[in-house]
Amino acid sequence: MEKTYYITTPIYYPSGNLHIGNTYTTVFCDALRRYKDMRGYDTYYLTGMDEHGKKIETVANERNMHPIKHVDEIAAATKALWDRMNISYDDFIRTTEKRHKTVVQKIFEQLLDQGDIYLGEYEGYYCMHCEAFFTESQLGEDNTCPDCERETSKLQEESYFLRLSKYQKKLLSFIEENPDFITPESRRNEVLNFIRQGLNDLSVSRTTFDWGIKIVSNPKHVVYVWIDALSNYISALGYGTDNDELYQKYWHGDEVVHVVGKDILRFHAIYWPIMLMALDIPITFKLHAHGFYTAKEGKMSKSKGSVVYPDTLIDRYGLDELRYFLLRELPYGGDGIFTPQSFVERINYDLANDFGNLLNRTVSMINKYLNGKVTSYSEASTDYDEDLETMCKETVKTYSENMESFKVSEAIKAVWALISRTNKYIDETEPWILGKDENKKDELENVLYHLAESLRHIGILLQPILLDASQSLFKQLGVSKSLRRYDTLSFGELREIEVARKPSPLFPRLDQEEEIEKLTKHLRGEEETQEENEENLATFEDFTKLDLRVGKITDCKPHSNADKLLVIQVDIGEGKDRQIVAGVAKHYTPESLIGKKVVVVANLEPVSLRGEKSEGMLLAASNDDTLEVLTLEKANPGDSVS
Ligand code: ME8
Repeated sequence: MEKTYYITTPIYYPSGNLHIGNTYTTVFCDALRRYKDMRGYDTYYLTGMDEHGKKIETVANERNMHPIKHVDEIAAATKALWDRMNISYDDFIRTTEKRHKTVVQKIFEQLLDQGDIYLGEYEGYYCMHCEAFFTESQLGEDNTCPDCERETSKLQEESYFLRLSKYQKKLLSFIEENPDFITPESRRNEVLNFIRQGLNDLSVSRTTFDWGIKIVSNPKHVVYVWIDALSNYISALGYGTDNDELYQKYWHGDEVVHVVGKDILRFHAIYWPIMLMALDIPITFKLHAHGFYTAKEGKMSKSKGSVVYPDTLIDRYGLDELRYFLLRELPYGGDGIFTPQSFVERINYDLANDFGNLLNRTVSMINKYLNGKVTSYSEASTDYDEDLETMCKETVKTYSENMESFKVSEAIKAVWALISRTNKYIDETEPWILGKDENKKDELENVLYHLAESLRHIGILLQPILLDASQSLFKQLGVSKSLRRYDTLSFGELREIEVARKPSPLFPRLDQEEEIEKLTKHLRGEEETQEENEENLATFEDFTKLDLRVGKITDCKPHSNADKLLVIQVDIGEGKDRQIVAGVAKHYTPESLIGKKVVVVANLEPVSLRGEKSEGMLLAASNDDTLEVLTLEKANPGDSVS
């Protein structure tokens, strides 16, 4: 039987649009999930929204909306964002859903009946932003929140309390006995220190606002958000209901992982395990708390124009580029900095130069010297070969160990070390010199085989990270589906490949200075206008660079991996149809396009869109609501348009 793997993100507050910070956690979990899939696990990925609490109520009031309308809107936008980012989640739990509420109510009543929750009087300071309560001694200067330094307000009210003190010793021994329960170690030490100082019982209900789950036995109270929120990890699996198959399978399965940011470590490392102990549920999870993305000058701030939203980056640079940056740039145990410069440099240096060029050179040389075909592996014949083979083997090991221990950035670094080694192998073996000598044909074949096989390793390991680029690599190299699997990672497995006739660049190189400037301005909200930017004017020469042609659509199918895209075959008079991937699925059914004569930009650089090659573009007119593909009546396929 397959081993199970259950991974969760925090459930995010719907207080505004998600920025690259929340995106980071979600992409991080997505990468780990895909990695575990590749290792043959039966995986389950949960994410969702934490929709109750005073903060949400206030935001909705400010918008003159009922809170449910507000949260519905943000939940829909969040799901759309995750779809756009190809996040492979299985369930999206919302705490306003009935399936969640009934479980929380049940948990609360059970803890109350057992005496683990009791009614008392709460006096303290509340930070609305963090949804956290503090005692006077915990506050910062001028009674500010010790975490976010915002103002707090003093509260005195009847409240239920969870007896943390009762479980303090048990929790301490649990953490001491399970050294890898909390990672990184620095976070684990933080938690241990906190517990050793003594735990105060936790206030777990409120009477001063309504937007929450009502306590059944005393409906004047609503459950305070953390008991509500943390329960999502089991309510989503059907815990406490008749339909608890997922709970039995995954919570009681082989591996359970909660990934959170360092800001909510304490809630997950202390309150959640104590809740589970009180409910007599085994603590099966491991907790990983990562650092934060910040701007150069510190915390991301809207007023300084340093809050970065993922849409902006995907629109302009692409999803793989964003995933790569996020996963590579945040070090294990530390914080990461997003700057336009570091972002653009990572794309140019790591993706376009090191990785993209390696594939490009390899495919070109296999075409040039071997007529596109590489046959089979003989065995290492030079020290360079041996060195490269050893490096491939070691990289698989280092990469996998790092992925297993949440060191995704380190895992990526290991793959890039192999990319560099493979680039160096080209310099060492000089295939262009071997190519001049007929007697060196075998040697040349061996060199090109080594390059292709090393790239296959790289492609397999990058599958959880770079979704499109890894698939494009396999297609360009002609690696069959069965050889894209992790369990085929052994040097020499690759046989009889036929590479693409022409390589297509995996990552276009950016004009560094120009992009950094543009991105900086964009983040500050200072878009260039047409008048300000003379360079925006196209010369007649620019226009003539475009090869616009009439094409007739001969076939059209939905994209297997993207709802918005259609994969279209067009006859543009070349004797062979071209494939074009177009984002028109919302406006046209595939059948309705077949037979239409359209205008095609025929000399665009080919790209891969979600794994499908696109060699051109259709012209269309659009506004916010409609989109219409330009069509012609009389013209013939191949006619030029000017
Ligand atoms: O805390 N860098 O929700 P939240 C990296 N609802 N990660 C960041 C980040 C940054 N700059 N900013 C936020 C909540 N995050 C609760 C959770 S769970 C039972 C309830 C990520 O919307 C990080 O994972 O404030 C952090 O823990 C989470 O977003 C906080 O999201």
